[in-house]
Amino acid sequence: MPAQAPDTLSDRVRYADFHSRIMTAEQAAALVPHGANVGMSGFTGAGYPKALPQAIAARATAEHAAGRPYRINVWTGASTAPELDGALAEADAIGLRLPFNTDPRCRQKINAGSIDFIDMHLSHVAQQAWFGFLGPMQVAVIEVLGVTEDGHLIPSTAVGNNKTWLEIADRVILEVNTRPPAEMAGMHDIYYGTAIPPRRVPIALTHADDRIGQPYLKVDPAKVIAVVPTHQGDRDNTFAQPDENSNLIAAAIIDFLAHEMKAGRLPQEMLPIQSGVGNVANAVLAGLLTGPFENLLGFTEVLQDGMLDLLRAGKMSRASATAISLSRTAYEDFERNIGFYRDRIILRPQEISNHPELVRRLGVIAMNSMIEADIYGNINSTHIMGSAMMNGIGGSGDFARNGYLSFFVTPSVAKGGAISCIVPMVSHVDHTEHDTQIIVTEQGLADLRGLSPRQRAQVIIDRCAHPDYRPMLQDYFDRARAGAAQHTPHLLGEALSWHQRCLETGSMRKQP
Ligand code: 0RQ
Repeated sequence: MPAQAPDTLSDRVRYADFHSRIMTAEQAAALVPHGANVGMSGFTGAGYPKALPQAIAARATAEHAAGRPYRINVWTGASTAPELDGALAEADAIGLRLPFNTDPRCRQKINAGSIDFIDMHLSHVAQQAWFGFLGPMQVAVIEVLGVTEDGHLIPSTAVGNNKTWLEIADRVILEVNTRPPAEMAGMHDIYYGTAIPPRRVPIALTHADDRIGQPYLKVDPAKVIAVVPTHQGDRDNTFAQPDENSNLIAAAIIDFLAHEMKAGRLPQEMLPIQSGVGNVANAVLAGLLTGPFENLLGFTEVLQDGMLDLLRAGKMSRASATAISLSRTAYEDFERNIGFYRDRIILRPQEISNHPELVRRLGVIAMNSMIEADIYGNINSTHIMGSAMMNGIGGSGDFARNGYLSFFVTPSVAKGGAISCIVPMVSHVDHTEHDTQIIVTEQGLADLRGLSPRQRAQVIIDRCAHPDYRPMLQDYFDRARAGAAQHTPHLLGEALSWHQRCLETGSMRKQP
């Protein structure tokens, strides 16, 4: 913790005109009308508004008790926290949600059909809002760390879509959070060069750590209708320690990268790394701590504990992301050493952190988790048994399709072995066989580059399937190969029978 006293609101809101607009969250919630499209800050449990959503939820509950309708449509950067998605879902205050959610209460209502959910590539959200495809935005609710003398906004622990929400919203409510350190000012790089086709120009970012924008967000002061003070940290983004499977997957990836370096297909400092969120991602990053790589660069969307460790150890020189999503312990280290990290972390809008043009140009190494893969390499990242939404595609597609190397990882089985994560045909497709290069499970690594569909199937069955399911997959593939069309052999009447069996019996295993 910093030794000095925490900043007061007047230290943080230095733009005098805003002082008369300071109010409570309850007063500000009264300014958000029923039916509004509301853009909120927040990305992977970081930088989300802490007070307004709960006040809006309380208002919704009161309106419903009085027999009046009250629902808003919530657009964010990515996932938020119980104080936002959880509180609003609980109060039946969400009509439509986009583009990503991890909150269990919100997920339950999405799958029950009472919340409409639009699952989008995270890099697409800002541009689709600009194009007008999503409709108008009545209100933006944005967490910031402060307001400068000239009315610029100091961004918080996530940038996400905040630049776009501030630009397109009719009205803006600011939550000024005095909890994160003011010394974060300067970490952010807000690019104001995006435009709608045909006026688009190339984005002049050629290294992962280039700065191409300005450290502050702009807002038209006339649009700001409320300034709400808060003093609260982000949710604790602690993951369990990597288990044996995660360590095996991580070891296979590190081995593969070292092999690619020896083969001359990767430089010593590698190429910029994107890693998804979770145990496997943290285990891979931990593996890089002791691996033969130096001067690594991160070009990712979420900076989690593993990347902070690499920065601290000097293995990674800089990291670019759109959000900092840390465990309590890592966050305390971040706060204590803010000067060190401010020079090494760049936070950008998500349409830049995840931009396909930049991911392709930089040659990013993409590593993402999945729910299931099929024998030809199609990937399902989002749906359980074809119909139930888990979280969303997030940024995985932005990186997977455009990366220099693209890994998809999963344990080979789920639910204690009742489900095989390698199946004849995926029950939902997020990433096609054309986007998948390398699949890794704790059983092994399948390098699919340069292979035809039939070659891919054999490698995936041999290297990635769990031994309990390998003979069943081989049997399916062999029988499919006896059919007429041989490019991507399938038995269509059987292709999804494993999922059907699981729905009926609770297991993909054949019943005796
Ligand atoms: O269920 O929680 O009930 O036990 O799915 O699975 O193995 O804990 O893996 O937490 O890494 O999540 C793809 C969902 C993986 C995630 C996904 C069940 C399993 C468990 C979670 P329980 P694990 P993870 C960067 C990139 C899309 C977004 C993305 C994700 C639960 O990584 O949302 O990549 N990815 N973003 O038991 C049925 C299967 C299953 C299964 C696992 N085949 N069938 N259930 N489970 N496999 C981040 C952002 O974009 C912000």
